[in-house]
Amino acid sequence: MNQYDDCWLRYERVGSDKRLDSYQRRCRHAYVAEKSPECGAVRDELRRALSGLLGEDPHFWQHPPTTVDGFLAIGTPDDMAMIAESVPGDDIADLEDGGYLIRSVTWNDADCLVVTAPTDRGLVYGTFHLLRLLGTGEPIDDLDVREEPAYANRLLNQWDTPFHRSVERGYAGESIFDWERLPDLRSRYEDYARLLASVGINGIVLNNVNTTKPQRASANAAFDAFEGWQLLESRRLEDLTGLVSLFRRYGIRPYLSVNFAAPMLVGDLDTADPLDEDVREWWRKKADEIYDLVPDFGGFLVKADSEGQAGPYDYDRDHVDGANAIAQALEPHGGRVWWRAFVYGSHEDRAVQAYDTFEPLDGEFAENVTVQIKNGPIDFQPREPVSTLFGAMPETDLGLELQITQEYTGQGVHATYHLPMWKEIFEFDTHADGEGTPVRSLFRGDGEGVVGVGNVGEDYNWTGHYLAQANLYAFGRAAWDPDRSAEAITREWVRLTFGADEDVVDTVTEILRDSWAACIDYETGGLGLMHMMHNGEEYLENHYYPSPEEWPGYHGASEDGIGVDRTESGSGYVTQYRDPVAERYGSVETCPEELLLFFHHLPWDHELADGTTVVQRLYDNCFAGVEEVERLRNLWHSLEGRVDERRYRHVAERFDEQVAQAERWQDVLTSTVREYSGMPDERGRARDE
Ligand code: GCV
Repeated sequence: MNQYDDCWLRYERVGSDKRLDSYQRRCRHAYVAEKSPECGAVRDELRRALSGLLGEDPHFWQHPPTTVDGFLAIGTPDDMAMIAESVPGDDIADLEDGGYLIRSVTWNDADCLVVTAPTDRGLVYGTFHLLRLLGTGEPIDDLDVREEPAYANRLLNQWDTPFHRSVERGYAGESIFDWERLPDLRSRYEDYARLLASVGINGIVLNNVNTTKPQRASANAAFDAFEGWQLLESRRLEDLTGLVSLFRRYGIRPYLSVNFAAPMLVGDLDTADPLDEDVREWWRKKADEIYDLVPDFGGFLVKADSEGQAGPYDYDRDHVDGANAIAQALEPHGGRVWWRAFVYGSHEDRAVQAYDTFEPLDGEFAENVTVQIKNGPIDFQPREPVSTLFGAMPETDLGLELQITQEYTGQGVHATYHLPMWKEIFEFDTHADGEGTPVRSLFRGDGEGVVGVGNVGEDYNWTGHYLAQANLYAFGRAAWDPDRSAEAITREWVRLTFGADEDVVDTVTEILRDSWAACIDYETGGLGLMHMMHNGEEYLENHYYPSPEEWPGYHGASEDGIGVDRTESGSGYVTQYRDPVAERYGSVETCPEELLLFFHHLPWDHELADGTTVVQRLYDNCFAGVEEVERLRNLWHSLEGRVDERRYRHVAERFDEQVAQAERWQDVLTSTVREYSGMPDERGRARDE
């Protein structure tokens, strides 16, 4: 048995004889370029994959074989005359970095497949694409695939706390990075790189954006260990070189989260003032040192002036001063600063903060700075409106930050699939450039992209919950191609992960598709309320159990009604959107029901479009959420005997826990509603009825 799950890289033997024949004919013999680390990774992957899929080891050739019926050729046209002869150079010349072609061709009377690209990284992606086709049983005799990524940067943010061996919001066990043992490498690192590259991720920020020990953890002795900022120390940087060269084989560039006060913490300066020449010089020297060791280093991610992390405000400077001071050091090396917009300030309504802070700075950031913005104005809630910053900073490179890990959506316990949420975000029309400027059309510059906060850990199944693997898969696939339908991405994952049984594919796809809506209903009541989770003092504050009483400012419940007034006469958040979005959200009549209470404080008996009152809809949705999870659990139960016992049992147990927790949420929320409104559920279901 493997030490850990293969996720979607299972490579089980092809079931259909017809397909097997055709796959064997074209793929049993392989002719693969040998020049680069990426080509080495391609060969290794083919060895693993084809022996599983075809039931026999592929035969690698050093020259195009002339005595076989068919073969697979992988390389750039410069690598191989056979490829240059089979695919006209113009066909790939204008592909973006990472793009590739896969073609079925006849060469010397042999039935061949060609995977080619202008870059070696493209060969890695092309190979995984081909293996995906084989893994899902697609025909390959008439292939003409041309693919390139929508966004230049598709980054994974690993919130890994070095030497503490944990991932903030990871929920899948300890960190897979054994920092203390570096430069020793574990086989799991390579498998992680394979998983990421197979879905097109091309950069990883190795450590947590929180680079100093959280205040709240000070009482815990375990926190006396190594802190994230120390990764910039020379000896630690040297230890990283093996790990990053492993990611390099898969086209993945490494990045580090750094502490803004590093010149004082790592260096011995007595200030980190971004306008101080010694500070700027310190960053330059540190960047030179890093690029000496890691020439393809991607850059730094910075969380500044947020949740206890140092920042430019400590020196009465602004975010432009802060980001540009670090960027100037990376610039000669082609490195980039990803500067997070997740900041707090003095506003009573936190939603207004990011826009208020960053929009006025548009156009002032250096060319190698990207402002990285969470999808919504609060903090990865089950559903939020899209951040007002998207489309509001046309002169600045922007990144969209999504959360793959399920911090507020049931963590490693609930089956909550985030792709439908991400699709909603991608499709949201910002009207930034007139009608038809959806979020997905942004981030197209070379310094822009999409970022996912990762969800893997040391657990056997990598992600805590087997079905949460789908979130990692879907993130990569959507960041590669945001136009691909959720249904297509989901079915692809299910097929690769659970095999070809169509009932299993339909059922798991349905569970995933409907899971997010269920979570919204039982955790929020479905009208735009949010942030009602318990926030403990303990490290890794809970964010799991219901606790609306801790957050009156977020739900705004009072005797007279519920919701938060974010209209012009309230906190004014809605005015940060462009019209007609601002108008739509700003009016109770046109605001979509699912966000109504985010933007408006309404009387309990306010009538919704279908005549139901707000209070009754909250009751109905909370109960519907639980019923829906029960339905999803039953769907899973219908797969008993059709999914292997290990995965079946694991997911079934998690569903039992999820149903129990959903009932708890429903109970707490409906009691809160009842208590404030004094109005009973007209269907008599709430506690104390
Ligand atoms: C990494 C929220 C989370 C924190 C996280 C922070 C952030 O507050 O609860 O765990 O810290 O967001 O995104 O920086």
